[in-house]
Formats: sequence, C-alpha cells, structure tokens
Amino acid sequence: MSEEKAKKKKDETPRVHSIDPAAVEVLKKAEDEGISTVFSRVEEMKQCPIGAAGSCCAYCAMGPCRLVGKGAEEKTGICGATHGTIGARFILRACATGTSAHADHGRDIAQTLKAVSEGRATSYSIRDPEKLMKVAGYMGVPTEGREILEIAGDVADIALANYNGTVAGGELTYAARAIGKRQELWRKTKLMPRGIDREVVESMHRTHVGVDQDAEHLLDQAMRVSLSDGWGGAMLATDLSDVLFGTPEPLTSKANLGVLRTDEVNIIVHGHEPTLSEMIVAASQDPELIEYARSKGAQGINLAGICCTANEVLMRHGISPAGNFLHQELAIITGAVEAMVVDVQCVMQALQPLAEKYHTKLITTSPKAKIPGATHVEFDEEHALDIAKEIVKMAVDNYEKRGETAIPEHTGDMIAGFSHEYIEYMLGGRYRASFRPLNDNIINGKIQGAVAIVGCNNPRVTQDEGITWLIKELIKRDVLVVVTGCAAHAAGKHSLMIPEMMENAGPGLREVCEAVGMPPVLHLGSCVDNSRILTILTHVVEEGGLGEDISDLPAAAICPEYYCDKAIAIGTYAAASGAYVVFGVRSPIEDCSEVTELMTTGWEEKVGGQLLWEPEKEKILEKVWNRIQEKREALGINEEKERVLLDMAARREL
Ligand code: NFS
Repeated sequence: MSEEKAKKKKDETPRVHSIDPAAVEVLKKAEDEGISTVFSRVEEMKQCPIGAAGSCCAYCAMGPCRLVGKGAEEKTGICGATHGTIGARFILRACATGTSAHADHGRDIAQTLKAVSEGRATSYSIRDPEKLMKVAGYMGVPTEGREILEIAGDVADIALANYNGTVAGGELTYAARAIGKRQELWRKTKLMPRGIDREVVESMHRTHVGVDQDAEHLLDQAMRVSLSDGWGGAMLATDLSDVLFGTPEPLTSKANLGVLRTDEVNIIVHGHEPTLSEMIVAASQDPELIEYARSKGAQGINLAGICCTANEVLMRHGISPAGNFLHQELAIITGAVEAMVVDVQCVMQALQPLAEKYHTKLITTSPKAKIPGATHVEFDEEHALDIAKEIVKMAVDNYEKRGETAIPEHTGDMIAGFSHEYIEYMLGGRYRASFRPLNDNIINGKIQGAVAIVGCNNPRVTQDEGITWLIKELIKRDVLVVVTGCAAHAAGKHSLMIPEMMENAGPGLREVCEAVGMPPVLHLGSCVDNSRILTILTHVVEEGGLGEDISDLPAAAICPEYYCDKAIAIGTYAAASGAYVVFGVRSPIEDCSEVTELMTTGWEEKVGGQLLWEPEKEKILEKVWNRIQEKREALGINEEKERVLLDMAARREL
C-alpha cells in the first residue's frame, strides 16, 4: 500500500472513543437517538493545525498572526513576536487562568470559614478542629486558651491576605511549608510568589501585547503564578475544606454510570466547590425530603457526582461518582437524571440543549457562572442548607417527568479517601505516624518510586485508556501510584483502587501493600488536592535518606489525558517544585522549540523539574521509568537487594 493510501486508511479508521463499557453503551444509545455528544463533535471539528501547534497569536487586533509556511521558524507576528514569545505567552496565560480557577475555589472556602467564625453561615461548622489547629500552627496563629471560632477567624484572615498579597513578610504563607532549600531557590530565582491575585494580575499584564517579550522571563512568571496555585490557592482550598468538612479517611464506594438508580430520584453534583455539594449531601438525606420523594413515587433520593465535586463528596462521604469529565453528557442520556447541579469549571455548555432532549433539569448555582437556558438558583453560604433543600425539592418534583431510562449496569469498586494525614498514620501507626516505612522501602528497592497520575479526559484520545494502562504498567514495576481528579475516576471505574490490585503489582510493592494493608493505587482526592502530593513529597524528603529536595526523589507525575488550563498550571507548579511532569495528548507548543527547550532542559537546570508533552503512552512510561532509575542511581540506592520473605512479627515491625 502506498504511504498516502495507508495514511488515508488510518484517518478513516473509526477512533475508539472510550475503553469504558458504560460509555460505549450510552454512546450507542446516543447514536441510535441521533444525539450529538462531545465524542461525536470531536470527530466533526478538526483541530486548527496552526493553533494546535502553537503557531497562532490571537492576542491583538493586528492579527491573529499565523507563523506558518516556508521558513515558519524564522517568521514573526506583525508586532515582531517570535514563536518563542508566542509560545511562552500562551503557557503563562494558561497558568494564570488555571491558577485563578483554583484561587477562586480556595477563596470561596476561606470566605465560608470567615462567615462561620462570625456566626453568619450556620449551616456549616468546624468539622475537624484538630486540622484547624495544625493550619493555625502553619500560619503562626496563636491557639493557646482561645475559642475555636476566634482561631478560625484569624486563619481565614491570613488565607484571604494570601490572595490580595498583603500577607506579612511579602511571601505566600504556605511557601514556608516547602523544604528550606527549595524556598531559597525560589527566592534566588525570583520565583517566590508574593500573593495569589497579584501573580495572576501581573501575568495578565505581562502577556498584554507589547509588555514582556522574553520567553524565559515569561516562563519564570508562569512558574511563579503556578506556585501561587500549588502552595497557595490549591493548598488553602484543601486545608480549609478539611477544616470545614472533615479530613478524608479511607472508605469504600462504587464508580460509574451504574450508580444511578432506576427507582430513585437521581441528582448529580458536577463542578468543583465543596461548599454547595456538602449541603446537597445533607439535603438529600433530609427525612422530610426523602418522604416527599416517596410521595412522588420514588424509593428515595440518590446522589452521585461528576468531575471534582464528585471527588470532594466521595472523599468525605463515600458518595459514588457517576464518572469523569467525559461522562457529564452520558449521565443525562441515560434518561435517569432528575437534576444536574453545577457550580464552576469543566461544565460543558452542551449540557443544556442536551438536557432539553431528556427531562433533566440543569441547575446553575454559582454567582460566577450562568448557562443560557439553565435554571439559576444562586447559592450563598449564609443560606446554604435552605438553598440546597430548594434544589433537591426541584429534582424531586421533576421525577414524574422521567421517561424511559437506560442505565448501564457497569460499576467499579474502590477505596478512596487517602489524605496525607491518613497515609502518614497508616504507615506509622497512631503514635508514631511517619513516612519512615515508605522511605525505607524505596531505599531497599521494594518500592522503586512513586508516580502521581492526575488530570482530565480529552476526547481527542481514547477515554481512560492512557490513564489505566499507565497505572497497571507502573504498579507492575513496583511503582506506588497516587491518583487525583478525573484520572482517579478512571481508576475507580476500572476497579484499580482495591486491595485485590496487589496481585497485579510487582513483588516488592505487593509485599509492602500487604504489610501495610493498602491498595497499590491510592486516591488522594480532587485536583486541588494535588497539593496533598506536594505535602507528601516534602514530608518524604524531610524524613531523610532520599536526598535533600523533591527534585532528588525517584518520583514523577503524569497527566495522560490533559485538556485544560488548570492542568497546565498544576503541571507547572509541580515542575517548579522539582517534579518531572509528563503530559499526554499533544503539545500545545509543538512549533515553539525554544519554549519546549526552556521547559525541559532549562527548567531542569533552574528548578530541577520539567514539564514536557509526549502523546504515546509507551514513551511516557519509558520516560518516567528512566527518570525514576536515574534518580535511584543518583541517590546510590539502585542495587538490587535480596528479597526477604517476612513473617508476621517482621510485618508488624514494618
Ligand atoms: Ni481537574 Fe477537576 Fe477533571 Fe480535568 Fe476538569 S474536573 S479540577 S480539570 S477534567 S481533572
């Protein structure tokens, strides 16, 4: 076959949309009913080859400029901007956008905490006072002999000061939680964030046409703004959520569309912020509302989640996730969802026209986000439970409009709820909670390293395929895996987070998992909870024996199915914290060789981490595995140690 013919054939081969049988089943239904989904639209919408590769600059009205054609490398935009400037500006804007998303999420929680401390948000309380004390300690808030709400008020004030940049000392408060050496590096390289909003504003300013034009300098700001996400917005969101809603502990649950029920009112919470979803959980368990649902002929009220809201209510209440990002439309197509309640981020505009074809009520709730045609019930923390009850009642009232349903039977089993606090406790026990056993087992080679598999779905690649394949291949090689975000949903749907997965792990990892009683794949939470990974890595370094900084650890992060700016911000703060980060799908800066070089070799030299793109999963695995081995080599722990079989006493000791 000629090369051209072969290429044509390849283009005509229908893409496998998903490896999830539930998704395949519902997509068949959608096709039969002539319903469009993100999976069908992605086939119709070819990517703009210029924009997709980073050769388009649309930041001013002289353009958009397209740096393509003969001698494209040397071409510039009308203002003179090079590929390097355009690519770096794109990365910085993406990081600023992603950071702003997590920042606003954290700010909302800080404001809720403030309202609780002043008695204005009576639906909430301090569920984890122990964590509040810990956070107060990090922030230097006095606790001795003080009322808990007073402490909470001070903590909220310091958190809020981190946004507007008025924090004492002029540096992000939580940056002090990083290893001392890393803090010094951030100061020396001028990457230390000064305040979250300030870094976002400066990033937007610098990317305005005619301001910052030096690719390396732009990328430095990309790291600084992203660090204000990881060690700021996201970390505050995680900590203050734990204070208000409880720190997660392991629990069992089920995942996928099969968690929807044929005989109950199904409500899906979708989006990101736990302030609303926590109240919907409470309202859905309200005996009066359950009775009301019965009066309408339903057996009860069933709550499920999509995207990171799902992770928030899963981690703390065991509420089952109905799926990840690409499942939001599929849930509606089952015909079994009375209400989809959304707040912010990753909510597709296609939901409303789709909901109109079925009976689902799409309810927007955030003062920041409206969708044309959807019902808007605005949420505010001072009337939280009442609003949540109103929403649940609307869902119940919608039950009688339900037509035929087709809920796929598929579900996966899982254990979720691993906070960094719990992992420390699990490894060391209540009285000597510590990461020592983890460090020892990495040093003795039973565990080769640790990899975080995080982030989204992207319909440009087969749903869940890269994520699940990489998880399985890594644990086989004795690599401990932690997951968050939509990657965690994939792991849940495909039953990869259960103790039985030990059988698929390499002998060393399996031995440790058996001894500790943990699955080889740990669910750490939503995407803001990637901050838990920063905390764990820092503790592991502090525990000793594995180098002096995060960049010394045999560890990496992978975002196999990335699709959005938040993911780029997360990848960038991880790299700026010293991590080796690989993204799948396709590089948005493919044509900008200078930027690619700066974010790999350049960042490696500057901060000891890097962020790169690699579309093929086999090559991602190879790169990550090689990195782990290089780091083990550098630490001098790469000798194959003799494996000793443990008896019961030795296991207890471990
Ligand atoms: Ni993360 Fe969560 Fe999912 Fe991606 Fe969207 S839900 S914050 S961005 S798609 S993992």
